[in-house]
Amino acid sequence: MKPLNDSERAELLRNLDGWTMVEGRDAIRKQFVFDDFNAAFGWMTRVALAAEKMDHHPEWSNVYRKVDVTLSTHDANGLTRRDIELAQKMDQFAAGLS
Ligand code: HBI
Repeated sequence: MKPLNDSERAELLRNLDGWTMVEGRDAIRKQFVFDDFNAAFGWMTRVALAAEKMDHHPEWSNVYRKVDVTLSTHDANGLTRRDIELAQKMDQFAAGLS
């Protein structure tokens, strides 16, 4: 998998809501905030199953109702389409929940 070029990443980032570039690293991040821990962990469970199917795994941490997510493709040493696809899934699953 090849890292995204500049125009690809500009275009794809424009289609993502609330994701930003990580300083000093070719990765994107977003903080998701849910109603409570149950909603946060339920969302994480859905994402975990989807991520496992894609063989593409998030770096994330959870405190109560917040989940901090960083996505990057380690194999490619940077951002790829897979990160964008997983980011979109996360947004879809969170829609209506957060
Ligand atoms: N998840 N986000 C992410 N990036 C990877 O490069 C990656 C992964 N999950 C599994 C995976 N790579 C495997 O292909 C190997 O690294 C084992």
